[in-house]
Amino acid sequence: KILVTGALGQIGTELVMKMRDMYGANNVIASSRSKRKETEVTESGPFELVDVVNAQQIADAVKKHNVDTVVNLAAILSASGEANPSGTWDINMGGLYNILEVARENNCAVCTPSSIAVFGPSTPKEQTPQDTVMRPTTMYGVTKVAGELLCDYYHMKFNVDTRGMRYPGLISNKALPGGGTTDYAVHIYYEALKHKKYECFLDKGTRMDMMYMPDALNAVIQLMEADPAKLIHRNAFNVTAMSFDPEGIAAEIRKHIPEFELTYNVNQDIQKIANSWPDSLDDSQARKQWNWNPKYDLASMTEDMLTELKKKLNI
Ligand code: VAH
Repeated sequence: KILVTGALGQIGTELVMKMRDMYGANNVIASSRSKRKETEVTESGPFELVDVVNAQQIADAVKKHNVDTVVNLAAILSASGEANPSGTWDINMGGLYNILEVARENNCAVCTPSSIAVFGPSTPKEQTPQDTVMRPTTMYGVTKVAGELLCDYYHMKFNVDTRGMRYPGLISNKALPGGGTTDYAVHIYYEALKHKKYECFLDKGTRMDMMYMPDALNAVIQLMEADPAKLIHRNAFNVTAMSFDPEGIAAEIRKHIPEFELTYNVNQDIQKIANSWPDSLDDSQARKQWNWNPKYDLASMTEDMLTELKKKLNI
C-alpha cells in the first residue's frame, strides 16, 4: 500500500491516478494537509488529511492503511520558499524527518523527489555531473540537499529503503504548479492559447533543464521498482529530458500558433534563482543504474500540451 503526501499538488495529482491504475485504487492512499474541493484524487480511492509537520497524522495513516511505501511530495517550491524560508524548512525538512521516522518505525520504503535546486552558482552549469559541488542559494535548495543527506543517513543507519531523483522543471497540463522558478514554462502554454502572448518573468537566454510530467511519473515508478542492489546514488539521481530557454519554447509554440508573441518583464528575485541553477544536467547514472529513458522532447511535449489544454480550456 502506498501513501502519497502532497497528493493534490502538481506531481501528486497525476501520480496518484497513474498508480491507482497500475496498482489498484485501494492500494494508493492520497493525502494532503487540506481538502479544498472534491477531485478525482480525493474521490477515486482512499484520501486522508495529513499535514507532514504532524508526525502523529502520518503514523495514523500508515497504520490505518497498512502502508509499506511513502511517496513524499509535500514541499514548498523555490520561488515561494524565499518568501517564507522558515515555513519552507518546517515543511520540507521537518516533514521529511517525520516521514523518515514513521518509515523507520513501520518498515516503509520512502521516495522523496529532490531537485536541480540542490545546485548553486559554484556548480558546473553544462552537463552538471552526478557528483559535484552543491552550495544552493535558496532555502528550498538547502532543504533538498539536506533531504538527500538525511535520506542517505536513514538508509545507511536504519536500513530504510530511501530513493529519490533530482527533478528539473516539470511541465504538466492537469494541476497548475505553485511557486516554482521554472513554472513560466507551464504558464506560457496557457497564455499562448488564451491570449496568443505571454509576458515572461525570466529573461531571454535563461536555459534550464525541464521534463514533461508523463516522464516524471515514469521516473518515480521505475526508480521505486528498480533493483536496489544497482542503486549507487539512491536518493539523488540527476534526471532530465530537455533543456531550453524562453525563446526556445516560444519558437516551438509558434509552429502551432504562428502569431504567438513573447515579451519580458523580469522578476529579479526569481531570475537570481534561475541563474544559480545548471543549464543542462548529465543524467547518465540514472540511465545506467535504473534504465531512465525519457520519451518527450520539446516538440512532442508542446504538441501534447497544446492539444490537452485546448480541451481543458474549451478552445
Ligand atoms: C521549482 N519546479 O521551480 C520546481 C523545481 C527545479 C525546479 O524544483 O522550484
